[in-house]
Order: sequence, then structure tokens, then C-alpha cells
Amino acid sequence: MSVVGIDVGFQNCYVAVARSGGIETVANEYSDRCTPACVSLASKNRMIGNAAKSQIITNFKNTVHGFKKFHGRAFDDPFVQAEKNKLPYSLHKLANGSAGIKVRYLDEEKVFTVEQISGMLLTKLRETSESALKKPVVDCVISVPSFFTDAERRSVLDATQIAGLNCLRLINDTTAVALAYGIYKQDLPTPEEKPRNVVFVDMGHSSFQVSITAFNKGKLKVLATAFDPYLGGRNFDEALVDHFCEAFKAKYKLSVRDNPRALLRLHQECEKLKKLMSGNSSDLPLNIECFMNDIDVSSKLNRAQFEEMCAQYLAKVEVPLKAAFEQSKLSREEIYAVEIVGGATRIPAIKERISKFFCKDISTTLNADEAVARGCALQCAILSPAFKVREFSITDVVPFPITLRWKSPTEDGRGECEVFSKNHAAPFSKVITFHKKEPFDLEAFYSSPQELPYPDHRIGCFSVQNVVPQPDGDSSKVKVKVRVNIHGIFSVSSASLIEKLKGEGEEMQIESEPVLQNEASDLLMAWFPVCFAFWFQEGAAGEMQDPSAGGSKPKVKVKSIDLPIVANNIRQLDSDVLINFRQMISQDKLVKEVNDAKNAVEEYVYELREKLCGIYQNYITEEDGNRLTLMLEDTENWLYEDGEDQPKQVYEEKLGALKRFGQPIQDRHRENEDRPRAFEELGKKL
Ligand code: ATP
Ligand code: K
Ligand code: MG
Repeated sequence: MSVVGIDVGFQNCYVAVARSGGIETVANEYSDRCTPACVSLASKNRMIGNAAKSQIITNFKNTVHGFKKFHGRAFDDPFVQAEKNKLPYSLHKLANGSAGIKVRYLDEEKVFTVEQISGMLLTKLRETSESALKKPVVDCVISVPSFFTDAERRSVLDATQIAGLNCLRLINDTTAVALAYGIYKQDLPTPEEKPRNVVFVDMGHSSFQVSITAFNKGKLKVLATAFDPYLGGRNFDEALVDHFCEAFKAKYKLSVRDNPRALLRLHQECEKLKKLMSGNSSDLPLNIECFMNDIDVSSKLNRAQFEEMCAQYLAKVEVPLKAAFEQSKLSREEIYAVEIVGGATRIPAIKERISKFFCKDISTTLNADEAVARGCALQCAILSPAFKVREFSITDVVPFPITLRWKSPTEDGRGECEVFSKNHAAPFSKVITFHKKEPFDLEAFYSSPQELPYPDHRIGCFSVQNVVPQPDGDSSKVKVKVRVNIHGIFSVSSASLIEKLKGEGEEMQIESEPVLQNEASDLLMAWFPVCFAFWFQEGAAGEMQDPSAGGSKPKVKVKSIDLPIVANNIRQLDSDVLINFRQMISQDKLVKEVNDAKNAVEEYVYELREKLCGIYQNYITEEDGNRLTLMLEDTENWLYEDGEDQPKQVYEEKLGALKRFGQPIQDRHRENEDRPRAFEELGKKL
């Protein structure tokens, strides 16, 4: 079993693994620990990560980036529509209404689901972890923003499945950071002492997340989370892009926005400038050669000007800080530290605002780029039975309250109950008891649509089937288990009908033990919350009873019958997406083999030509040498013309043909080199 943590960022992805020495962030094949969240589709293959990023400008229509927040969203979603206008590639409405990504791939127009694109990226990240661990990787833990709703989380899980990964937990970004912070701390307060409260702030490329977490020895408990899902480093890039578009219009009469390539270049340069400004407050130049219409452009900017043009974004920083702080009900004195991570927290004006709000110097104990991935790997290690780590329990929160609604013969015809309040502990299960004579539906939805960063507040509809009255015609007691699982996803996970037995029967306590056992097997070594059950009568929703009170009730002779549950309105993964994907992987492999075979010919041509004028000069007649040089030249020309695009075998044959001439020369050279050495050794022996 592998221990792998993956931070899938909007812009940057990181992979951490557990090796004998501990948790390590690992580098990809470009010796880069950061893999860009980018997939480029081409006429013969796909490129993913660093290779794809280099195609952003040259192949802009087919190079997909900035797709993380399309997970679980419809094409008509207002967020998707707003993004669509800014993207260099096209979006397309899929038959099921979700947002697809339209590109040319293998010389054909193709629409991929966001899960497929994400799955491609995850495959790359998986390969990175596999080459670090030198074994196949399946199990992993993946980070998601804490504000992701069920639909978004389900979509990310689908992508992991497409990538052949088994995601043991989708963990919230800031919770992963909290784990990376707390697990190594030796001096945390004991469970009896007052906890140590730490604020974690993560501003990435696309979003801003805050959590306040309480630590005691061996455990962390998230107290509150808050976020601005639309505030991140990219807003600051865009502010710069806007500024320079205007400036270049005035100075050079260029309309940059009409030229996708120029706009993308400007974006890249603005991001570089933004990063430079974090470390430098003086005037900094922005120069781009041959920017548009063969014009070189240049301008300059300093930090004060930058901050002025970003004032509207800087003003938004305080909002989630305040929201999290208020929810936590802590005083400023009770906050031990404010830890910041995420690339965009390097902007001095952002640091200042965070520090000012909490009246505290901010701490940068953690690696700003790698903390999320490290936390994911630590969570994976905790969940892995094969890996020994310090016991550490993690209690996260439900970010958006969840309500169940059902039809009821009483009152206004329906019953309703908030089953998970805001900041309720998660993962968590509860049992609700209904009194019903027939099958019924439970509609789950987020209770406060106004605070939901998602347009649809419905979660799904769960039909509890096979419900029948008691033999005496009375309503049956139906126990329904609802849960927010380890991924932060809600479900009505099981239901059972409790049949009162007249005579002697199987004895069972109406208690939550069976529920507890289920949870335990789910979570392996991790801590799990104690379930608590509550009951309410039809038409008297909200009348909850403490489960401990139930424990002292006399035992009732009952029989429990499991009831099937059918979940509606919850999208299932389409099985074709898996099949297409395997074909692509073998196609990429084939293209890579062809490229490698072609490169081998090219390299051999250069190597042999160089040696013919050098070390091989005395091992070939002038006439043969000239003939071979000509042959090499022909091959080189061929590589750029007819040989540009040939099957692998053709390159292999070409290389073979060259080697038939080259090898004997190489052999003669080697023999001659070896001869004096052999004499020397012979001399030593004599
Ligand atoms: P998200 O968390 O939103 O999914 P991400 O995890 O990909 O995104 P990060 O890698 O944490 O994002 O941060 C990337 C952002 O940080 C980019 O906007 C980048 O320009 C910005 N950034 C990185 N270094 C600096 C710096 N020195 N100064 C200013 N901004 C920086
Ligand atoms: K990241
Ligand atoms: Mg991030």
C-alpha cells in the first residue's frame, strides 16, 4: 500500500510521499516539485504538466488550464459562463448539462469532461509518485477547497477513479495544512488543558481559505472555516493585465484583448512582475519583445501603484478572516499563531492585512507551497494500516448546514429538519427515526443558499424503499442513517425497519452501536466521532432526544430489516470515460516511443559527425569519411522533410543503417584505445 498525498491546485500541484525517512515532497521528471495544472491536447498526443505549460501560447486553443473549479458545475452555471469569456480554449455544453472542454485532439474535434481532463492531470501526478516510490500507486489522499460542495467533491472523486487512484480521503486544504503543522509538535497542550488555537490562511491562485483549528496532544479540531472562493493570485494578475492593456493601447495603439496569444503572453509577464514586486518596492520594468504587430513594448510599475490598482481585492481579505474569527468565538488573545501558506500570501499587502486583523505577527513555519501536499500524505499515512505514524485525530467541520425534507400527512404537508448545522463536526453519522407506513423520499439540500458558492442548493433525493406498516396496521419505526463521510460528502447511507416482535425474538437495543461499527471500519486507524442518535415523531420535527437517555430505556424485542435506498439526482460516472482514457495513455506512450526513436537518429547523426572530425579521424579513410559525412547530412535533411513523421520502425531502421557504418569505426577506435592499456596490464603482470 502506498502513502501518497496530492495537492491539486488551480495552478500548481504537489505530490508528497512517505518514505523511510518521513514525508517528502517529490520532484517530477523535470526535477520540479511543482507540476502545473495544465493539459495540452495535440494532433498526435497529450502533454501534461510542465510540457503542457510550455504549449499555453503556441497551442492556446487546445491547452487546458484553470479548470479545477469546473468540477461538478453545469455549463449554464453563472461562474462557468463568466470564466468562459476569459478562457483561450472553448467550453461546450454536454448532454447532461455539465461543462465540457472542447479541443482538437488527434486531428479531430473532441469534447472532454472536466473529470477526464483532471483525470489526465492526476495520472501524471500518480506517475510522479510512482517513480519516486518505485512501485505502483493506487491509494492516496487528495486536497480540495473547504468550500467545495457535494457535486464538486463527487466530480473530483470521479476524476481520481479515472486516473486509477483510490482516494482514501478528500481532505480540505486548510485541514491538511493544520495536520502538517500539528502532528510533529511535541509541546501541544494535554487533552485536559486549554487547546492551542491556530489560524491557517491559504491564498492560492484562485481562492482564499481560512480555518481556525484547536490543537491538543494527539488531536486537532477545526473550529471554523471561512473563504472567498473567488479571491486569489489570479485577480492580482488580471488587475495588472487590465492596466497594461490600457497602457499599451494609449502608448502603442494596440488592442491586446483581440489577440489571444499576446494576451496570454501579457498574463505570463504580469504574473512574473507581480512576484518580483513582492520582494521589491521600487520601479520594475515590464518589457516584451515582438509583442504584437512586431512591436516591442515596455513599461514599468512599482509596488505602491500595484497596491492601488488592486485596492478592491485587498479590501476583500478581511472578510473571511472576520467570519472565521467570529464563528470560532475566540478572543484575539486566545489565538496562539497565524500561519500562512499558498503562493499569493507572499504579496506584502496581503500579509499586512492578515497581521493587522489578528494584531499579531504572522508565522511562516510551514512551506507555503508544499504544506498542503505534505498534510495529505500525513493523512494517507494515518489511514494506511501498513504505515506506523503517531496517532492523531482530525475533526473537520461541515461548512454549509444541511437539511432534510420529506412529505408528511400533517400540518403543511411536509416535514423538515436541519441534520447538520454549520461547523458541525465531520465526518459524522446520525440516526433519525421516522414513523411511516409506506416508502418515502428524503430530499437533502444546503439550508442557506445565500452563503453557498454554488448555484444549486439541492444535494440529492434519497428514496427509502420497501417500507410497510406493522402487522397490526400501525406505522413502522424506520431508522435512517445520515452521514457526512470522510470526503465531506453527505448521504442517506442506510435505513432499517424495526419490527416489533410479539413473541420471543432476536433481541436488539434501539441504539447506535451498529452505526458505530460501520464508521469504524470506514475510517481504519483514524479517529471517528461518536455517533449520536435522535428521534422525532412525524409532525413534531426537532424533538430530539439525547442518545445517552436512550441507553437507559428497557430493552425492546424487535427485529431490524434493512431497507434499500435509491439515490436520485446524483450524477453517476459514465463508464465510457474510463475506456477512452486507457486508449489515450497507450497512444501517448506510442508517440513517446516514436519521438524517442526519432531523437535517437538525430542524436546519432550529431554524435557521429562530431567524432568523424575528431577522435575517429584516423580510423577511417578520407574517402569513406566523406561518404559517411554526406550520408549523415542526407539523414539530417530527411529528418526535417520526409522523415519528419514516420512510424517508429522506420527510425529504428535508419539508425540501424547508420550504425552499420559507424559501428566498425567505433570498434576500431575502441580496440586501439584498449591496446596500450592491455599492454600496460600485461606489463604489470610480467
Ligand atoms: P488554489 O489554491 O487556488 O487552487 P494553487 O494551489 O495552484 O491555487 P498556489 O500554488 O498556492 O495556488 O499559489 C499560486 C499563486 O501564488 C499564483 O497566483 C502565483 O502568481 C502566486 N505567487 C507565487 N509566488 C508569489 C510571490 N512571490 N509574490 C506574489 N504572488 C506569488
Ligand atoms: K498548490
Ligand atoms: Mg492551493
